[in-house]
Amino acid sequence: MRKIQPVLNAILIALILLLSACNNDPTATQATTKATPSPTQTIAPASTPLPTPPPTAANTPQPQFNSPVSPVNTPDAAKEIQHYTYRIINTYPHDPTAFTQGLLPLDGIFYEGTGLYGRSSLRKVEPESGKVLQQINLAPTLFGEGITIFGDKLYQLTWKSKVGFVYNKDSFDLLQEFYYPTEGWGITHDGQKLIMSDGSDTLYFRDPETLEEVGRARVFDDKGPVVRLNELEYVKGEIFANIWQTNRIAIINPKTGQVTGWIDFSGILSAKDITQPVDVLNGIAYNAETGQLFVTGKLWPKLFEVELVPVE
Ligand SMILES: [Ca+2]
Repeated sequence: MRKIQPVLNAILIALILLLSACNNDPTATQATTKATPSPTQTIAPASTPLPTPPPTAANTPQPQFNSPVSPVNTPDAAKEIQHYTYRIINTYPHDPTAFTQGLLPLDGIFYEGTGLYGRSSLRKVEPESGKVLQQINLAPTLFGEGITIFGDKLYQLTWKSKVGFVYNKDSFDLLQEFYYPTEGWGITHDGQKLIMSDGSDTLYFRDPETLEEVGRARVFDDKGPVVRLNELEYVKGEIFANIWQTNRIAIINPKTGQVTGWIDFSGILSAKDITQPVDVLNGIAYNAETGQLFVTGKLWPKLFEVELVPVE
């Protein structure tokens, strides 16, 4: 099976390219509808706090891999994708001037990276008040992107400058710069490797010490490649990826790149909360110790603790 994997991958990519021509995902163009309350929000039953993908999603060999001439895999793949809506557990204030690009909880606070030229920063934020406890600003020529903390080091990407920064997570002292050939969008880690996105359908794995690339995964669902992967968060063995300019988060199997679930956060920021221009959903934070999941958005006045609710 291993020896024929490259051939099968090539076939799979060809199939994906073919299928992508038919991708008319309507939600991709509905970023402006986020102020509309989700009709499913109020009727969603309380449920388990985090997704449990079907146990067969990652382990069952895909039929198309063994049958390269038959593109009949779509219905099977669709069956394996679990859809979720959400329930709000808690609401916290969020700095409405923070163009959120990276968010993570650690030791009772949020670390947040923000973007925009001249306004990019790295912060520690008190969750209950939204108060900024510590902040450094990036040079005005840099557009800050995702952040992650691995050990005592905090990594921050920039959008188009192809440079990232490594800081001491406590002091924010700059330890080193590193360089990558793509744009920088989101970053997280799986406990061993850094995982980066660049706005395409590719996730890049990097060694946290050498920062060398050590692998890639192409992300796809039943409709084809899933592009515009933005903010990332590693959650219980899977990668959550915010899809830029949508209210959707993909749940991705890191080994295969296959999307095993979709979460729709439409309506989470209600119309009455939008008292100034806001941008899109962005910022996913998961506390592995408590199991809490948080989301916010760029320039959003609120940050939400949420629970995922499976859609039947
Ligand atoms: Ca994050």
